[in-house]
Amino acid sequence: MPSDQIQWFPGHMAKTRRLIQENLGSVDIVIELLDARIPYSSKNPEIKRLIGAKPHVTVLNKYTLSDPEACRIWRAYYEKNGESCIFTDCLTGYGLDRMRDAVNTALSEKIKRYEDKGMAGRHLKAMIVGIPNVGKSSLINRLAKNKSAKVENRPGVTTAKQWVTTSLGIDLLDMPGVLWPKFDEREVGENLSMTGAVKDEVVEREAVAYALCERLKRLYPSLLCERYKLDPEFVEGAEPHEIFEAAARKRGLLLKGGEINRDRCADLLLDELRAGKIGKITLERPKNA
Ligand SMILES: Nc1nc2c(ncn2[C@@H]2O[C@H](COP(=O)(O)OP(=O)(O)OP(=O)(O)O)[C@@H](O)[C@H]2O)c(=O)[nH]1
Ligand SMILES: [Mg+2]
Repeated sequence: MPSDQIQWFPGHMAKTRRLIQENLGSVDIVIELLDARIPYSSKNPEIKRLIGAKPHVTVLNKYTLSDPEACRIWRAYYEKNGESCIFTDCLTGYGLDRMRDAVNTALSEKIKRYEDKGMAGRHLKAMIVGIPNVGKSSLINRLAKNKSAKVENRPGVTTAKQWVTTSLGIDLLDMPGVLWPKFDEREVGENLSMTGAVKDEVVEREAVAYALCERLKRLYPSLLCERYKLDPEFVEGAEPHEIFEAAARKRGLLLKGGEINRDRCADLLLDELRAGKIGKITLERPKNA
């Protein structure tokens, strides 16, 4: 589908939405996992309504794929709005040692009540929610006593809820990834597709790759030029589809007769972004920082 009409809300996501609400009563806190490369687009606008007054912590995952300078800007933005957040990476383990403190801080009153009742050290229970492919199961596996949550690099791997005991003294409830029925802004659908939260099969990959060229030109022109051996002056004056075509030519992605192999070029750009090969990239900044 064209990039201004991207949507992916299959029946199992509507079910997950219900699963979140049904299980709220049995957890102390909700841990919302965002993608540090797209902190705005990966924040499900429905979560607030779904979890109501339940304590909540925000964890921005995939830190090592994202731009540290942009992460600093996002952290300051969260703090300015009176919210705390932590950055983690499930492949390297970065930031995971701060999870317990973040949960304790968010639950300080409840923990105090448990202590007053002589129930200090009681296991806390947390539900992990977030968009598909953001690393919920990976986070749980990093923290679990026994690896047990299935992880794959495609959205929609976890299909049912699953409890896991962790070394933090917190029991974690893994949830399937959930999006929302309609992305109000075109950029949000594009960002979720670029980073792999929306299933590749439901989007026009070429249009998404053009959007990526636009972001890279605007935010990381030198990384773009370096990776695809493009002339900075050319990039400055080029439209996204022209950048796409130039990258295809540089990589020799041509069909017989010299036409550009558009499918292969779209795959290349998106795969290289996801693998971190273009560089450490954050695709958006706070809107009113
Ligand atoms: N670089 C990097 N990759 C990560 C990180 N966390 C997870 N991944 C990768 O992202 C992909 C998805 O991870 P999962 O843990 O299956 O994601 P999920 O949120 O459980 O996905 P669903 O169950 O489909 O909703 C896998 O290829 C992971 O190896 C991270 O912090 N950094
Ligand atoms: Mg999962």
